[in-house]
Amino acid sequence: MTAPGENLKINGDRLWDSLMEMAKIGPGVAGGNNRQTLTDSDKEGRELFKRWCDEAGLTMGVDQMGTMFMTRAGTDPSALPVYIGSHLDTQPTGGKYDGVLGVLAGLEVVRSMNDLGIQTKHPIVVTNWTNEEGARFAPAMLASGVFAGVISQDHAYGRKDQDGKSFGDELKRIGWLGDEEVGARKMHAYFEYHIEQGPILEAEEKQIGVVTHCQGLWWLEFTLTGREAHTGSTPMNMRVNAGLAMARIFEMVQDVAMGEQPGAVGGVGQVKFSPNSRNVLPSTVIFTVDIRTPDLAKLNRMRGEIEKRAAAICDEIGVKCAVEAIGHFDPVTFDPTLVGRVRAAAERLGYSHMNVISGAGHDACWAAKVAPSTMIMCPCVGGLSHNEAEEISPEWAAAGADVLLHAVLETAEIVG
Ligand code: HGY
Ligand code: MN
Ligand code: MN
Repeated sequence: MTAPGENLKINGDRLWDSLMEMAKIGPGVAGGNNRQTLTDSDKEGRELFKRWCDEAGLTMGVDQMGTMFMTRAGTDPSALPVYIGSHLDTQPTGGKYDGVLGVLAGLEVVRSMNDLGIQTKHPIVVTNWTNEEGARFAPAMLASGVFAGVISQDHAYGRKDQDGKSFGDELKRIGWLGDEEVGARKMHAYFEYHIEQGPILEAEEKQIGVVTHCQGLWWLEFTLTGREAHTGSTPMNMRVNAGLAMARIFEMVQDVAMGEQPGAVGGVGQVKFSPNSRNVLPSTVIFTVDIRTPDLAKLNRMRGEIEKRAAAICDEIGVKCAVEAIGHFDPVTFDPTLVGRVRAAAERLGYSHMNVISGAGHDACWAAKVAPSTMIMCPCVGGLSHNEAEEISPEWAAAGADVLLHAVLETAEIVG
């Protein structure tokens, strides 16, 4: 396996131009993006990505979860491909780079290979996973989870958004229901390049994150049932107040996470009050608690503590409490050989680097269940992500893509 020469680099301007072009699709309201999965803007973004892949000479396969696989042939058709993937879908108030950088850097690797006339033994497949964010249809990393065999396709098809639309119907509606069996593809290796979405690389002034692990996660969906009543005329001692129980549970989640420092997080991003009227105490309150930590025992201890204390809070107020785990993955250890190639590539290219554990979840977490996988990260300004103000520099974007090029070429084996 020969490593590429240290001067082998991608075209940073072309990568940046593609990022800015994609960012025009599904614009947000504050300079970022709202290109949620299986919406018309997701459809538009897919079409632009396909056009670019056609121009780069790639052939497309689409599976029954709508994931796009764009192949550059290798010299040995029997050799399993090296996959480079991430996601084009965004949060409702997402940034321009979360996921998109990894997909378009994969395209840039292929474009650069074309420019340089590089052939590899193993094919290269650039991948756009459907519904990585889990914002519209929970859980996150849905398509890669079905691909890895940890989520059933039926369960995925049945997931509903806040308007009651199902994943399966929406996939058909935008015309991206593919014919490939999900998970039938076998991978030689999987690489994902992503912004850090945290403050460490910028604070440590490192250009490259060598991602050794990813923290584990539980998404616990709570449904609290109180009694609808007038907020004005109902005496305090007669209330069955699901909103009050929710508030106490939020405070308790904060308390559990702070009690497990360092290296644990817990919080809530989404709440649904019904009937959600200013002067009606809610009948139901639905929210998802998101807890994460790199330590599996700690993760499960936090889950147990939160569910136990939430039940006690609801008992005290007289509110019914139901909990469903709607998302989960154990902490992930990435493939040491691939991690080593990422580190060696950063060193060969002269880029500062450090080991990092990914705070956010990624499709690589599920890919790691079925193939040797790893990630590369670049810094992001102020560690900010899942915010329209998410920002990186063209230099950061290019450096990580150079490392991706080198690690992928070493793994796919250059042939002449
Ligand atoms: O939730 C996550 O970590 C990812 O952004 N889907
Ligand atoms: Mn992402
Ligand atoms: Mn994200």
